[in-house]
Amino acid sequence: MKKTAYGVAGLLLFLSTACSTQREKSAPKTPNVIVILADDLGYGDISFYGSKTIDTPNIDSLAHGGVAFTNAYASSSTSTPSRYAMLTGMYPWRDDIKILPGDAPLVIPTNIPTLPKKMREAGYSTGAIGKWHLGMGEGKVDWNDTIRPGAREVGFDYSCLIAATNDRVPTVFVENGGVVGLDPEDPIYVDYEKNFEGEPSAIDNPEMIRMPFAHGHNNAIVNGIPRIGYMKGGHAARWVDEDMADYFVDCTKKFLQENKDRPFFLYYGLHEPHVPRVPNQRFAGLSGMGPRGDAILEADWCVGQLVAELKRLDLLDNTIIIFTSDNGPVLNDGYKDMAVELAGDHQPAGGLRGGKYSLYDGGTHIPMCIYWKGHIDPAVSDALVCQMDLFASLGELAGYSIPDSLDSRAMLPVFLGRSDEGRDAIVIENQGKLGLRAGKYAFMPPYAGPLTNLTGNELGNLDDYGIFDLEADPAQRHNIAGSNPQLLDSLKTLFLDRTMGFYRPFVEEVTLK
Ligand code: NG6
Ligand code: CA
Repeated sequence: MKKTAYGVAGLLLFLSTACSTQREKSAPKTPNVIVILADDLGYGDISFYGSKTIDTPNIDSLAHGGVAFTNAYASSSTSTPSRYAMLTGMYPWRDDIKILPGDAPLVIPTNIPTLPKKMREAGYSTGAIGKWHLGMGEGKVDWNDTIRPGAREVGFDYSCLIAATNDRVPTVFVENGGVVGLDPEDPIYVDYEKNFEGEPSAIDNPEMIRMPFAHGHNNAIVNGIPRIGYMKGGHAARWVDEDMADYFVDCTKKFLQENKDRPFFLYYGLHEPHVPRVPNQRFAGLSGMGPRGDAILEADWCVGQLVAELKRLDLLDNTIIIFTSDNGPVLNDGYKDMAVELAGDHQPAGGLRGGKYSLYDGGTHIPMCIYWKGHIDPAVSDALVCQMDLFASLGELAGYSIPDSLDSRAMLPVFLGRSDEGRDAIVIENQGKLGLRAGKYAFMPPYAGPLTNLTGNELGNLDDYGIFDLEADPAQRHNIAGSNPQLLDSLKTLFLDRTMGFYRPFVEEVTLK
């Protein structure tokens, strides 16, 4: 890996000296930080990582111009726990964090340190735009009132969000705790148990659906698309899926414009390519892979728009852009949208085994690159890193203190491509089931449960211990546990040490809404 002439300490010294003597002049300032978090985008879903079947030039140019990680991990193979880990710097399984329904209360306690709170303390203006999926409110949410606690209470000055996922009700945008465009004469009601009288549902009114469901997703119909959960009212506020990307791009541009004169931290949760995949008409048919491929092109376009706006505002040199994904890929996640049929040679997980919902590597091994124009020498890094480590690492940049209790590890030089000394190991998780990545090895303890779920993705429930050498065997075809008893012993010990009594061998499968 290439290295720059000055270390981080030098950089900070340089920044602080520069800040005190040149405060009146324009630069250099504490860099802005943007985290772009795609939803269910796999390691093989962007062309930078070798996909010849899809073209993602905007994401690729961040990867080419920055540090691109080949061993980056989300903590979890689903969204809520993965986002929780990134924002709290804590392993999500400590607090039993799993996929949330669309009307769940906020899962991040408001009295704990979070990445955005720390950035705010360090003088950053903080914003969260796009997918949230960390809950809102305290219990039964009244969507017609101000919804508290939420993003603000965990550290974001500004927020414009979808409460959960794009397949869950309520299908509305929530800006700073209030539903956008809500007509008080047409209040919103949400129920995850039963439908409202007189409201159609996908299961009873299939003739009203334009994208059929494959499993689940048979409750409310909004914009011709079946969803999880029931909803009534709020018609003027309902989103149009085709316009969601444009809406959030506009929000991010506005946020950048409003904060261009002070340091800012922006969390931008892309909704692509999570189901339902309904990209704008501009992208329809462009990928040749149906809506999933088109949605990835749309996500790439969003990244391009953000970078162009940073350029226009003359902020690009002073902004660190982190691009990554919350968990691995899935083709059939409950809608018949031809993702499986049209995938052709495309390998969403880039040849890794499993995907979303999996303890196999494809569940959590995700694309990640960090771009900082003029400050990072382009490099490919094979250091083992986790999104959870951004919390502690950005502290080294922004100058905030890091509580000892965090699972997050400070490794700014690694994230900036100036060191290869990543983690020795990381505990990964799928819905409460734990595994370990240590060095080049994937370690998977035995678990009860089916081999796949309805998506067809392999879950990684092994009936005995699994060890895979990811360097020699990235597709995890050869379990070497049986032939390496000493290695098995040492990885078992490390796993039990790092999971601190949280390993429960036979976790029941749960059905989630
Ligand atoms: C599952 C949904 C799936 C998706 C997932 C959450 C069904 C049958 N499946 O329960 O479609 O919404 O939850 O995805 O309802 S995530 O990326 O936000 O974790
Ligand atoms: Ca996801």
